[in-house]
Amino acid sequence: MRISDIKIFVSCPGRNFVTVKIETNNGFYGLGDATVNGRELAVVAYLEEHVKHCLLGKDAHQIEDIWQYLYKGAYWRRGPITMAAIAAIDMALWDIKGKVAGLPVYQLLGGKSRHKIKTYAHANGETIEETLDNLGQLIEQGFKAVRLQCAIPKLKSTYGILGDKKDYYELQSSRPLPPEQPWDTTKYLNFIPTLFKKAREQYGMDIELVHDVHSRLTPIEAAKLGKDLEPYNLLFLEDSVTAENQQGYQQVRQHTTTPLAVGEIFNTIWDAKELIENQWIDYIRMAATHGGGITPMKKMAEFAAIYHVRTAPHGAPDLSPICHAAHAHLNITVNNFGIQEFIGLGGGKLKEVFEHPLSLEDGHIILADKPGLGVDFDEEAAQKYKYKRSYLPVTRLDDGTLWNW
Ligand code: GCO
Ligand code: MG
Repeated sequence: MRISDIKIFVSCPGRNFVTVKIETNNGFYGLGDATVNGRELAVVAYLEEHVKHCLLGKDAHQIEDIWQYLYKGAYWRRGPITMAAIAAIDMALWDIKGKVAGLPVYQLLGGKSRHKIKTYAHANGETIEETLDNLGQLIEQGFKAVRLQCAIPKLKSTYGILGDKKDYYELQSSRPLPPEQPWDTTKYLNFIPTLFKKAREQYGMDIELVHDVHSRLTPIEAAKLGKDLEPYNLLFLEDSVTAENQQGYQQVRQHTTTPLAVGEIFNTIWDAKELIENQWIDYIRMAATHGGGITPMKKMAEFAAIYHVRTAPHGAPDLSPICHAAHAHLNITVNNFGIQEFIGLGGGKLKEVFEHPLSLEDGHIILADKPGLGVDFDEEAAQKYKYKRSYLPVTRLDDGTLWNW
C-alpha cells in the first residue's frame, strides 16, 4: 500500500486549522491535524516543501519507520513546526491502518482500558460570582471536574476570560497584530486563593477543580500559590512555571502538595524527561498534534506510567477534531490516563467541515466505534472558510516588560 498523494488544507471554520490528507494507491485515505495556533502557514510550508515529496511512494503501513525518517532523517530535530507536521502524517497513517484493518485506532494500540473518558470543562467569569455561577451550571450538566479562571480585579484583561468576545478567547482574527495584555503577579497571587475558597464554600469538596497559571509565575511564586491553594484540594495546578528549565518544577514540588500539570507546548518526550523521571509533576499535558502524533504519545504515556505520572491531554479548541479524536483513542487505551480537557464538541461551521466520533455524556467523552480515527473532513465546506491571519496575545508588565502570555 503506497502513499499516492498528500494534500494540505488550511481553513477557518471559526478558527484556523491545518488538515493533512494522505491518500494511498489502493483507495484509502487518512486525516491528520497540523495546527499550530498563530503560526499555521509555517507548518504548511514545512509539509509542502519538505515532507510531502519525501513520502510519495512510501509504504503507508510503515508508521514507525516513517516517523523516525521524518524526525531523525531531517537532522534538525524537535520544535513545534516540525513536530506538528510529523504529527499530522503520523495521525493520518494510523487512520489509514485502522481503516484497512476495519478497526478503531484504539484497538491497534492495545484495546480499551475504560469505556468512557473523564473530562474537565472550563468555568470563567469577570467576577467570582459569575465564575461560580458558571461552575454551578457545569456541575448541573454532569461535569465531575472544572477549571476555574476569573478576571483579576483592577487588571484590564486576564488570560482565560471571554470578556465581550463571542468566540473563544484566543481567536484574535479581527485584529491585525497580537493584542497586548497586562500582568501583575501581586494582584494575581492575592486574589486566586479567594476564588477557590469561595468555590469550596459554595459547592463543597467533591467537584474536582483545576487552575491554569499559564506560565506567569517564577518557581518560588508558584510554590507559594500551591501552598495557599492546598486547603482547596485542586486536581492540579497547570503551567505554574515555564518548563524550558525543567528543574524549576523541583522547587515548586519541594514546597507544596498541590498536584502539578504541564506540557501543552511540549514537542517531544525530551521536554518532559526530567519532569517525569524525577516525579516533579503529576500530569503530563502533551497534545498529539504538538507532540509529534499518536506514535510518540503512546510511548510518552508508557514512560510516564513508570513514574506515577498520568496523562491529561491539552484540549483547547485550536486543536482540530482530528486531534481530539486521536486523544480519545489514546485516552481510552492507556492505563495511566488521568483526565481530558474539554471545551465543547464544536457546532456550526466546525461541524460542517469535520464529522467526528465523539459525544458527551455526564461529563465524559464517549468514543463511537468507527474504523481508523473515525473523523471525516468535508473539503468543499472547508474551502468556504478561508484562512485568516490571527495571533495569540502577548503580555506586558506595567512598566512595559514583556512577560509570558
Ligand atoms: C489550555 C491552554 C490554551 C492555550 C491555547 C493556545 O489550557 O487550554 O492554555 O488555552 O492558551 O491552546 O493556543
Ligand atoms: Mg493551559
